[in-house]
Amino acid sequence: MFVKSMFVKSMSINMLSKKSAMLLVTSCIFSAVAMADTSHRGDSHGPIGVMGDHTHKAGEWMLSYRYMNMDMDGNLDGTDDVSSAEIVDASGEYGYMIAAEQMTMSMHMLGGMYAPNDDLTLMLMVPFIDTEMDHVTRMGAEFTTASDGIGDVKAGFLYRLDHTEKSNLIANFSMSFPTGSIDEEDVTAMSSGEDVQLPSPMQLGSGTYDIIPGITYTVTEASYSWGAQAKATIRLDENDHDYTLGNRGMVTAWYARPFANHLSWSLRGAFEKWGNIDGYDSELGAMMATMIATADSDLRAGERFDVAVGVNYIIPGSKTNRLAFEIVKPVYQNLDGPQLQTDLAFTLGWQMSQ
Ligand SMILES: [Cu+2]
Repeated sequence: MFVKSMFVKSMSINMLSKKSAMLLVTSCIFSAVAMADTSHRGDSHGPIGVMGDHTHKAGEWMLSYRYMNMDMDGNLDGTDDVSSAEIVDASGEYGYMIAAEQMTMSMHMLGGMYAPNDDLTLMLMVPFIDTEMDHVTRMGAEFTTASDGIGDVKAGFLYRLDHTEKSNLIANFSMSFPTGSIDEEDVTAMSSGEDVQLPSPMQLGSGTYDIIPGITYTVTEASYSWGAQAKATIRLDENDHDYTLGNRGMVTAWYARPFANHLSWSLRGAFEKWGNIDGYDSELGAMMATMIATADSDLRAGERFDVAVGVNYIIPGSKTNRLAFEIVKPVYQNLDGPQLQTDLAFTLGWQMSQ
């Protein structure tokens, strides 16, 4: 009796483990298939706010469109909030005539990628920028300046330095061309109805040739993916207004996970640091820097840590169309100020590849 029950028990354990072994084998086959072709996964590309996270296969091309929006609201000096009243207070610490209060920058960005071979992907980015800045004067008058037009066109390449089944190590390099205007003018409360040169935050380009080197590492696992990227923007010369924008450095890392068919979410952190302006815009009145902080070359530097949440979606029925959205919220900012702080940014994008 005892022996029989032992026998039955071991039989059932045996059958159970056979079943689970089969399940294991099946799931291994499925995950191997998933590993071989992850292009159906939303997270087969990085979050839409990251540029140059992936290379393409030989002969493949991709067209993309991004709408990016950034809202700035209120000023910081270091990490401390500074009110407009403090900025324009004649007997206060700053004593400016004008305070910048809000700024919105939106951008339409067209992108193209083409891979002549599996290791090299060429890329081109053409931005169209729209900016608006609200100000208040010491007398309490409010006015808005605006500028719009093409920004600095970037062309470059991604080169795959190393790769495994699951990972890619990519060298990024692009060049930024001074196609964006640095001659944007508008009427201000102090210009007696005349168009005058606007400070650099309202200009559409750097006016200089800049190089943007970087390095990107991505890993795709069966149920998630992650990546990291470091990039710098280095200005090579001085523009024809006798100034050079500060260099920039950025590091970002993300984690992404498919959560339904064709969908993935992502969580990303990004740290960015940028320098002051070298020189002073020769077209900007010499007095401007004493009237408004945005014109002061030494009040442009800063650093910021952002947290971003995103969603990627592959349009069903096609493996080549992707919609993506990412919202970015700064959690730490330290600015040479008074300088406008970033409140919220988002990117909405569409990518089509063939
Ligand atoms: Cu691409």
